[in-house]
Amino acid sequence: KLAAFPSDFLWGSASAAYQIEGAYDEDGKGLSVWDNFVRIPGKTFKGTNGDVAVDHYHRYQEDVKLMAEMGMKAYRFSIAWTRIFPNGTGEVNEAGLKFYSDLIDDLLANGIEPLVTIYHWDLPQALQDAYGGWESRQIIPDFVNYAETLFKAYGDRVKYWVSLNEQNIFTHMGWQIATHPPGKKDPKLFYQVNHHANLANAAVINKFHEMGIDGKIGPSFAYTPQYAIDSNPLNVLAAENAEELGAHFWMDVYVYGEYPIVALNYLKERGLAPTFEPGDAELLKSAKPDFMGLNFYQTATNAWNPIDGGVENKDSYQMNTTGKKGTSQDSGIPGLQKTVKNPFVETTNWDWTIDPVGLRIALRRIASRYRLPVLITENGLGEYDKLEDGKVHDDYRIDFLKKHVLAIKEAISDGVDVIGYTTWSYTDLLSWLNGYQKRYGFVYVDQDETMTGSLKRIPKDSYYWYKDVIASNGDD
Ligand code: BGP
Repeated sequence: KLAAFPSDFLWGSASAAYQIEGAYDEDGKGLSVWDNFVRIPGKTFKGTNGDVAVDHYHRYQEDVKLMAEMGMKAYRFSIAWTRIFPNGTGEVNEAGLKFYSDLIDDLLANGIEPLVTIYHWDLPQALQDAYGGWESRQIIPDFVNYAETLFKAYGDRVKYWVSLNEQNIFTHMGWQIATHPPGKKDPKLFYQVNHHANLANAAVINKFHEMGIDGKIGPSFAYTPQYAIDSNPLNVLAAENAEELGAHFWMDVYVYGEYPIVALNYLKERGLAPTFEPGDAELLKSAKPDFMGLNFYQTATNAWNPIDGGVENKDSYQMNTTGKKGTSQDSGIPGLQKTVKNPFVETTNWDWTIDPVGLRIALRRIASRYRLPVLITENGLGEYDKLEDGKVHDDYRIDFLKKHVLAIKEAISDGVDVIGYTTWSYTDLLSWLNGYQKRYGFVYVDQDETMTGSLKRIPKDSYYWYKDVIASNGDD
């Protein structure tokens, strides 16, 4: 018999400021690197941007009301740094502080626990211009200053904080494959930027703990568990390489304050290892997250990739941002691994594997290696949805989520301490590189690539399904 979900399990859903808010230049908000990046032709799907997004900034009360009607227990959202500090540092913008304060109060009044992400990729453009943003160590005190402002303003009401969202993704896309701002391909700089992000993350976690705030803080990591295609020892080694460089390389630093041995050795041999300054090692070691935030979407499968003549396209592989099945390209690093198709799992129209067992594996691996509670901060299905007679019959999403909820229950039965599940996403929203056609929400929003939709909110079938899941505490 499977264990029950804890009675205080945080059933919820998630979003991020740039993807929902709109109002990109209102009430004193400064511009972020994303406000800038989306204006470069060819960078986003059909030129879509978040200028209006789904207008949550003006409609947050309506959105919270629908959450309350659903019985939602927790809502994860991010704060736009540029609403609080339009230039990244300096004077606080009171209107920005007030917006999130009102949102938090509204959530609490409706019995919904606010989960706040401090950084979900929308760096102030002013900091990018001033010193290259994450490329400079100056980002560390500036990020701490911003976070401290939030802790002071909301620390009495917000109990769960996510420091950085998917550091592995924003650094990879920003400095390795150039699909996110600042759009660079510079392997050495990538590892240095990532090192600065590690330091900033550690410093913010320490600040939070020093301030004695009654709450918990941790990073959200995009963890893609790695499999081997079969038991050929070389393929198993390839999977271990992928796990070391794609997962331990981040999570070990968060928890143990040290880069893992094999990965660091690999970087040193290639002259790619980050430069440590005095105090870095101590800072990394001194901070420990209270939970691991897990963003789980899919798993990946690996095969050996020979040094000579192997697949090599780690910095420029084709991602599927069209929604046409089979248009993504496998990637690899000669001498380490290459990704291959897994014949045992289905994929979405965006070529993401659908693998609920992978979620159970992810939870167990994190619990075993890091001994931390896990908060699942993202998981969901991006698909085309069709509005028919005022309804959206997204049975495929219900099926996807149902299997993932069961996987969580199994992981809890295995002994993993899972404290919550905030699906991606609550309403439909802007997908960074896929526009408005790739939908994740429980609530349909009338918006598309013309960005002229009515923005009307319509609960999908999955909304009512999740309502029952919450009401029965996952026993449905
Ligand atoms: C994660 C991000 C989210 C969200 C999600 C879905 O990486 O944290 O912000 O976008 O992925 O991804 P996509 O929009 O590419 O389908």
